[in-house]
Amino acid sequence: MSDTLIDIQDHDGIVRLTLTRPQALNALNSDLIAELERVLVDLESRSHLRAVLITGAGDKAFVAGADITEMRDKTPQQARDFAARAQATIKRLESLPVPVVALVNGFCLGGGCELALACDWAVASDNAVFGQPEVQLGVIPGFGGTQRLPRRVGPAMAIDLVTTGRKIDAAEALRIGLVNRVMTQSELEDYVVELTRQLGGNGPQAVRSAKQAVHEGMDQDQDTALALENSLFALCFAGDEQSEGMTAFVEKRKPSF
Ligand code: CO8
Repeated sequence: MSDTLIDIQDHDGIVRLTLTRPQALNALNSDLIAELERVLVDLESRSHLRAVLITGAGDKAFVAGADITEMRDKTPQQARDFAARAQATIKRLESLPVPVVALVNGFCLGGGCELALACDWAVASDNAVFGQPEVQLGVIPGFGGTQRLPRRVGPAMAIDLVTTGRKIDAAEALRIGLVNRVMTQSELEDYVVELTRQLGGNGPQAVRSAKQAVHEGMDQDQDTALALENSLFALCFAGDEQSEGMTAFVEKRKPSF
């Protein structure tokens, strides 16, 4: 299997993944999904992982969707298997115990939008274009979009986007809460690098627990979710981070996690 579809850079545990199929606007084919899965398995085993930044090669697209050319001739069983593998891989990305930031530098459509939805943060260039255009191809989102989109932007807007397939610009994506920030292309890179550095500097166990509380809690009733939060909050006091964080505050210095 080729290992050139994803460029990986690691600076002190801040890992940047660049999906690199610019000739197809970084469309997700089975080789790219398989490679992403392999990369994520490797990241899961890294003890010094602090944050992940994911982006697409070039200045035209983050990811323009699943690869339509490859999908076109699939049987129902092949489509099910492909989408299941992509769903599992994207779930793996979402479940990383560190903040994951999508740097959305252009088209973010279909499976690309679904990939961005699995990230904790999405920061977009002001020329980015978002959408779930699958119905225009005779299919529905298959990489988790029907589930993560309503959780991110609410059911009414999710129904709007998945039934019309319309594309929205970065300003609308920001307004509906699909992305966290919009920047000019010249500002984007520096902003995201600084953001991942800041996120990576927070207490790793606290960040892991914060993600777990939000993700697991969203799928539970409120009383169960509050009990989960309470358990995870208590757990913070069992490690070194809480003591260091609070002692640093009292001593008027930066904590060292
Ligand atoms: N798949 C394969 N190739 C693509 C894709 C894609 N999703 N998007 C772009 N490309 C290719 C083009 O075919 C073109 O290749 P070539 O130069 O060989 O002709 C190259 O990238 C550049 O694209 P364009 O020339 O089209 O560039 P434009 O600037 O004119 O247009 C667009 C850019 C608007 C992004 C346009 O390329 C487009 O509409 N792309 C498709 C967007 C789309 O519909 N995405 C959703 C795909 S479906 C999906 O993601 C479903 C997920 C669930 C799947 C379940 C699996 C079974």
